[in-house]
Amino acid sequence: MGDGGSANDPFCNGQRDEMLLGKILRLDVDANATSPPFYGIPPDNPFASSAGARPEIWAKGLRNPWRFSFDRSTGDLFIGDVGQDSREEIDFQPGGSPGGRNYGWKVMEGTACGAGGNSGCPSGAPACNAAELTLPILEYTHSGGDCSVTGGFMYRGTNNPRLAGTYFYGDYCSGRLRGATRSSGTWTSRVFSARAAGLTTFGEDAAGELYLATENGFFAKIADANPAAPTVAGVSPVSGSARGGDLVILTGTNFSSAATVTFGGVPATTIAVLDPIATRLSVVTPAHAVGAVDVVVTNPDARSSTLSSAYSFAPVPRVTPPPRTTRTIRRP
Ligand SMILES: [Ca+2]
Repeated sequence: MGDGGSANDPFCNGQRDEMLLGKILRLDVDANATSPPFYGIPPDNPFASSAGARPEIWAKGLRNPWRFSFDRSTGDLFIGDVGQDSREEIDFQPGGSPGGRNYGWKVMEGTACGAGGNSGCPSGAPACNAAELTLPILEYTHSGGDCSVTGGFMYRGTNNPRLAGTYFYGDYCSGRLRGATRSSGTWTSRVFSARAAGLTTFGEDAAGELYLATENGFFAKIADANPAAPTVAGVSPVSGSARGGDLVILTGTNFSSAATVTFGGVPATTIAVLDPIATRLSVVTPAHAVGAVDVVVTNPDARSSTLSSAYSFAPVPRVTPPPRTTRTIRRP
């Protein structure tokens, strides 16, 4: 929920545990489904049993959270929090960690001290840069037309291997799209060339592919405009039955679950990327004549990679029949 408005959160709602404003709430929507308040309080909510605090609160110190999402792989929580006059930010909570984080507003706007200081705040509210505040993982200033962040999603789809592990977000005012990746705990963000003016939301489908939409009704699916070609470096195991049906793991780069994989020109089945960085692909071999064959991976954009004579189809073992026994029948 937003902080209730007016500049610099004059009542310091974001830091008041007795207020729902300026918070993210966590509700059990299956409880009290037919009677007020039409939700329940999860018992492990951080303020579930704190006197003078609203038990619905999960996180505090937010100004105007505009879209939050969970990383479908890790459970990490990403929150786009719209700033006031200077900073737009993405806040973060690692999957599995307890709630109760204080993301700083209004004593801080991003990593800067808030223009309103602590005026109106309850006694005990943290000061700027207090250790108990959780600073954003990403922020940007109001330059070049940026003015209001739109939180998005971590990309966990398989159609765009180069985008694996990229958190997509953007700006409503400029239409800029940004993508952030984490390396050794440090987040780095880049600006994509495509823009979507009036960007209001992102979406994720069942396969983890991402979409965006604008207030003008523009709707688009996010895809890599110049995807990298796959490379196949290894196949394991390197042989199997000519009857097919064997599970084989390909190692390499830039794999896609939408790829076509052939063994000696015959398509394999049950193709799946096994890791977030798209370096392992599992397939089930087709039936094929005995012999060594090339393994070819072709991504949806038609770029391909061939590993020559990488796999051998072995004869189907014959079951040896038991030896005949001779019976002699004697007439009496
Ligand atoms: Ca903040």
